[in-house]
Amino acid sequence: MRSAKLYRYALPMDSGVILREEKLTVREGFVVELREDGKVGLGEIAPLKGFSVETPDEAGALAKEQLELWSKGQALNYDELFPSVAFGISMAELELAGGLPQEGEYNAAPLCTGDPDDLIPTLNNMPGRKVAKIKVGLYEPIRDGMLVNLFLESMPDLYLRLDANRAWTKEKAAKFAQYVAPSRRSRIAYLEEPCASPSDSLAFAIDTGIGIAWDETLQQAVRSNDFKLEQMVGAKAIIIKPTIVGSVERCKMLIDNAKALKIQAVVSSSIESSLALTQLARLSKWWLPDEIPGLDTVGLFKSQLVTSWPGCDIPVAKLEDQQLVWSSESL
Ligand code: OSB
Ligand code: MG
Repeated sequence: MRSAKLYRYALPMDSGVILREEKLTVREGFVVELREDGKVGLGEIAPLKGFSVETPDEAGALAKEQLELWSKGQALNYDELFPSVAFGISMAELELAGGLPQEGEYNAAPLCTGDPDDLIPTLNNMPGRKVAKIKVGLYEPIRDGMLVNLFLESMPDLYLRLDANRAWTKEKAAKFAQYVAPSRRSRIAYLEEPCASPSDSLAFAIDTGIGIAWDETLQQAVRSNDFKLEQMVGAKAIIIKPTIVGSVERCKMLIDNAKALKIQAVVSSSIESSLALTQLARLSKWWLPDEIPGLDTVGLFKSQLVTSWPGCDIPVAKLEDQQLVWSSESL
């Protein structure tokens, strides 16, 4: 016998979380609970405004419909669903089947959105390879370039992931690079989406020797039915945001594809709650055991959900305290 439930959550965010120029004060989403033969699997459906095409209401409505089919024993066709719904339900199915290994990679690259000096103690305490992520493109490119150069100069074992979120013109990107000494550029592990246009980003990589990564460009491309990773060469890395990409199987195919093309793949957060975030840490450890995922976003929340991120002392909300919006028992 199968049974399923859908809960809706709304978690308060830390003040000052800004996403695409909008303040994110509450993160909304759904938790899927699947049960069969005394076992349980959870998944999270949390479309992200400005990144996902579907709204939470649309995702919730589709989830109810699909969970009804699942409860009746049907197999779901994930390729036809909104990515966030496909990710959440497929993850719950994977957990239910005992297919997701327990061990996770919780050494996420620390994310610096504010004062870069705050990074220093975290980096000094980091075991193994020091990798941090800095958002650039928010201020003057010259300032960003000088800052990155200074970080690399003062910590010779530091590698940086940078993310410009398409903020720069060709000229601004060149200004940035001008202030980073050529001998230090190889310790920029990659720079995500330097320019507004992908072709400018590719030219930037060739001109400066700074490797780039596709994030927005990849999330956009995977929406098309004839998507082929082969057409996106020229980048050193791809950033995989499962909530935007889709089912667990789809993410796995993308990673296998990247491996075959010798492109670095990095599992990354779409600001899911600690429930999905810890599952992403487990997926990353399982599929990409040598890679540090981009999952340092639990600190943006005032509350965790169901599962605590290891070492995080933010309070954890219980599943029972969330709003039950659908249950197969009421069918
Ligand atoms: O710009 O990569 C982004 C999170 C939500 C939406 C967009 C982005 C992010 C992150 C996640 O930066 C953290 C990471 O990738 O390390
Ligand atoms: Mg990015």
